[in-house]
Amino acid sequence: MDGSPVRKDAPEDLAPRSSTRLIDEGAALRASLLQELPEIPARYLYDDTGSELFERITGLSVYYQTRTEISILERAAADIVAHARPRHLVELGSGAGRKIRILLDALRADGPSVTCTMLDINELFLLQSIDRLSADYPEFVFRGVVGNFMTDLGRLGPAGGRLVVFFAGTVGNLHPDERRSFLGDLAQRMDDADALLLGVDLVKDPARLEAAYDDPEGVTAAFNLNVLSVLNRRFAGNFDTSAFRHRAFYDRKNAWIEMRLVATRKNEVRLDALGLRLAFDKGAEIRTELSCKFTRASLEASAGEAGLTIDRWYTDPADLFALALVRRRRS
Ligand code: AVJ
Repeated sequence: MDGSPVRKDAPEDLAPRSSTRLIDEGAALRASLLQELPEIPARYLYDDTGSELFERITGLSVYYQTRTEISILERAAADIVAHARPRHLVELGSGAGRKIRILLDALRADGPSVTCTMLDINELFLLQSIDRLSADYPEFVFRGVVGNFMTDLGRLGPAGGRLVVFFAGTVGNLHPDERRSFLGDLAQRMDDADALLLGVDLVKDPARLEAAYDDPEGVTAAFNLNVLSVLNRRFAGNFDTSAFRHRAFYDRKNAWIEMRLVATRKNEVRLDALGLRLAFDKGAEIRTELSCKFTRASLEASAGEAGLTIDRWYTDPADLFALALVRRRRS
């Protein structure tokens, strides 16, 4: 790796999370677990096991999103690079870093040398993907940030000539109010020369959507149940995963998929680090993820609330998924 800056610039924020931040996090989790419909924020799904399971989900036949987004990106990459002309690439929730390669190949073919900042909540995945990318693209400079795209946008470097990419439909995992503040925060940090590339899953036949979140192989069920083990480990809990089952359904009114865990028998849970005791009757539910689905109009409306607008729209022939190149609305 000599010459590549990566090893010298280990991902920032390796410093342990401040105690205040841990207390706030604990308090936020406590509050969401005490809601009428108890909820576990989706970011807890992505520990090492969860990130591995998600990688497996992306290869499932029912989970069309990943391969469809890749096929759109392969066809649109040159046009995106020509339109955005980025000097800095910033990827939010970079995961295994597969898709960014398609943009890097297009930039390698026709673009200026760029810096590439990868942000992910999972440090191990981040380090691994940066190592691989630096080896395969030595002409580009890579930087890693361990963080959360809801709270760490301020650490993504200066505005001007940035293409911020948010793939996989992950923007859909935000509650509409969270999405509003996220897009608003991002828009504040963008200038007219910046662009945002958003991958969004499109509204479609509910049966197809529900199948994508409840695969017969049981990988999504394992991905969902794993969050209980994450809470046990992080917050000294005693969730018994065998007392819960996976459920996924499409809410037409809100145009989102919900993942939930359903208690299969009456059970009690302690989370000692939160000073919490929870009692679940048989059939009681915990919400673990939302996955909002969009149309071009609903995304334009959401972007518009943040002073953004869709500049380019790329879909697959079956309109399963889309990539939207979004910019600040000219005043
Ligand atoms: C890629 C994170 C957006 O919501 O489709 C996959 C996560 N959850 N199966 C999605 C997920 C269940 C996925 N995201």
